[in-house]
Amino acid sequence: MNHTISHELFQQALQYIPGGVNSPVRAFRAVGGNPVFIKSAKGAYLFDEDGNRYIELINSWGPMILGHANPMIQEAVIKAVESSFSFGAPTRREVEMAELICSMVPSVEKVRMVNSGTEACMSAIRVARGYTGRNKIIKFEGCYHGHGDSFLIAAGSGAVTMGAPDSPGVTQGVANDTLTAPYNDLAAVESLIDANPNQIAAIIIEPVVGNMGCVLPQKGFLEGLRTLCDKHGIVYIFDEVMTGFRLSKGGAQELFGIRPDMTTMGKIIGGGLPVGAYGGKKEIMDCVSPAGKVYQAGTLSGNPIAMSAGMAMLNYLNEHPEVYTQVAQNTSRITDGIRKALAANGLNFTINEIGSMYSLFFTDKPVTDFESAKTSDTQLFGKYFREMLERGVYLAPSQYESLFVSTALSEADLQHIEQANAEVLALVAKEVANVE
Ligand code: KE4
Repeated sequence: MNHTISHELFQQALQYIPGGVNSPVRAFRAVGGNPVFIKSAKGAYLFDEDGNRYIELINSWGPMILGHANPMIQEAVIKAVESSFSFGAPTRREVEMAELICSMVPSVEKVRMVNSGTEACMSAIRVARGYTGRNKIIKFEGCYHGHGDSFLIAAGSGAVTMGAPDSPGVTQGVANDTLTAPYNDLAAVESLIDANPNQIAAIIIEPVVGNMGCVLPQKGFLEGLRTLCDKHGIVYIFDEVMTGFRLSKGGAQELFGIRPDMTTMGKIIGGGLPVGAYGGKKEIMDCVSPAGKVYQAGTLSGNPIAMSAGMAMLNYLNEHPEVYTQVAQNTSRITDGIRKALAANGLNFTINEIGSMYSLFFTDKPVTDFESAKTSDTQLFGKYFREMLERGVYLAPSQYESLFVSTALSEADLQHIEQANAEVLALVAKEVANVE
């Protein structure tokens, strides 16, 4: 494939934008090579500046579950634009959106709109702290809740640790209030709670992890956290920015039948426009200003254009549950093809999959937490990514990211993906054999 224009644009971007991108993972640093610059997208396809077409399996990191440029969402946005762009005042659409979210997400009784998943997660823990009067939070190694200071805390070694800042600029003071435990390790969470009696405001978790690659909760783990939160008066927060409206119309909490106290949302909720939200029990959400004392605000929160796109998306998903069967079937077709290619080449890599989320880990270990995810061969993953890109399949440019499948894939697209995986995993097998 020719990437001349993308390379030129990247050199230009590097002069004006840190790392040439507006979000780090887009820079392809984890997989080598330079990013391709996307000019347009339609349905299952991205088109780059050099005219190359890619079949999409990341879908803007989740939002485009119906594929790109969905006509129904486009129409809603075009219609909304006729009434101008932003008022900074209450609108009918925000009420309709809030009512729709509360009707779709089982545990959400009240909801506040923000502009990103990061804002949603930052706000949710502030509210949990304000509601409980406690300072500390528990997060899990490998889970990502946006770039808020409290979340950029690397897990120290061992199961129970006081966090250390993961990024310059995050103070030790902030890190001291973030405790971390391995995913799927209920005992480690109990130890943290016992070591910090009456100090933990919230446990925040990705109910299915996308940010260390796709990792599923083991039987009883999420339920065990619910019990611990009830016992110790801790706010249980499901970060459903990825899983919300993706694993079912009510997200992971509907799929698993678990009720968190608060939920954070993003991605699909905006239909591709910048929208985040956090919500939960009335008694907790009524702590939020101006109803309560916990301050949170935003100039463009509830923006009418974004609300129109989000409403079109959520209404469609609410009225077409068959979407979830379709994306799960598309996902199984892809992973079945990968399993066939792995077997044909004597590779026993690990696939984690649920609904329309999946990851191929370049390790022969089961992947149930961040430590096991990190046994993956990221160099080999980089080769796989680049070879798939050259064959017109656009994957997440990192081993530690889930893929997100849309309804837009055709039979021909699924066959193309299967063929590309067959060819590339054969190349990977040769590389593995050469090393051995
Ligand atoms: P945003 O601020 O990026 O809208 O959302 C933050 C966030 C919160 N919670 C979860 C579970 C998330 O996955 C995210 C964002 N996901 C990343 C992908 N791993 C967005 C892609 C990026 O950072 O460019």
